[in-house]
Amino acid sequence: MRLVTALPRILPAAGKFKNFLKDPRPVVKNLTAQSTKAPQGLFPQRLRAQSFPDTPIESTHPMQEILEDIFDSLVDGDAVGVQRGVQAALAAGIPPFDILNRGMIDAMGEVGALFEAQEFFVPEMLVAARAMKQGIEILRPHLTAADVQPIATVVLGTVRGDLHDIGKNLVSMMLQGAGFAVVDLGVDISPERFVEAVRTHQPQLLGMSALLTTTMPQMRNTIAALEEAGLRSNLAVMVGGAPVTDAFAEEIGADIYAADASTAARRAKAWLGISGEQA
Ligand code: B12
Repeated sequence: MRLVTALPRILPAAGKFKNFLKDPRPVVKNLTAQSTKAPQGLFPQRLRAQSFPDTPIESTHPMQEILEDIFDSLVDGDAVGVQRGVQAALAAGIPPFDILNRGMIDAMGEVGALFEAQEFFVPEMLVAARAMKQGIEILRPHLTAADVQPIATVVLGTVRGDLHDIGKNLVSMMLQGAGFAVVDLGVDISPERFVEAVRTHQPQLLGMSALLTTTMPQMRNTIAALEEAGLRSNLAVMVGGAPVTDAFAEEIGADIYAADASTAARRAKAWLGISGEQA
């Protein structure tokens, strides 16, 4: 049975979808058991080449193998495999950012590509997302700094209509690692809720994430709502997410755009005049 045709049956109501979001594995397991598809996720050659371009590490090197294992486990949605891989990678001395970027973020890109090719469906994306989150939990202490006096406050959220939060959570971690206090509002945040949070927390920066082309306009709406509330002038607005570009950021009047979480943290600091980089 194709998963896409099964979805309307397994997600008949919003309440059920919520449970499914919490723990999709039983449903997915049940469905994939009936699927005629071949198993996925053995580090496709296409991404192998992209992910390890001109790598100084030989292809048979154990570090390379560990990263490939993480990639494969993530695409397979195998959370235990991802956690084990991340632990092995840390123990082998692979820098946390390499584990994140080359093992995990690239794997999510592959999941997206498989979804586009209709080889993966929402349940597989969900299971991969859960595996990613569990791997990130192990990396978290290596990516964030503990007990530092906050240099500024950032209010952060994923815009209305959008449930993607992995990238936003990474941005939150990197900002915390760079010394910011982060008020994370979560996902599906309306312009009104952003405005309310800015009024309450009086942050120096507001960060918005969008992963869908259909939710990107919410960033513009939020900026308009901030202007209307008279809260825009003392606030730097930072935007990001896979479909967001520098040009889009400029078009909607955002102050900072960053394509990834560590650049986000660097540019946020630069905006405050704490480091040399141009925002
Ligand atoms: C995992 C995933 C899901 C999971 C999300 C789980 C979760 N808790 O996040 C689930 C299954 C829920 C999901 C659902 C859907 N998804 Co989805 N999803 C993905 C997937 C595979 C990975 C996203 C991800 O986590 N990437 C890894 C993170 C680390 O990267 P990132 O989010 O881009 O973040 C980085 C940067 O963008 C940046 N960044 C992010 N936010 C911010 C914020 C700021 C302020 C800054 C400065 C920087 C920044 O820094 C981050 C770290 O470096 C993508 C494919 C892809 N390639 O993006 C599709 C994708 C985004 N999804 C897609 C679609 C279509 C959907 C659905 C509509 C599917 C459906 N038919 O129901 C729904 C929409 C649900 C909703 N209303 O939001 C499409 C979007 C297409 C489009 N052009 O709009 C994609 C691109 C897949 C595809 N190739 O078609 N999805």
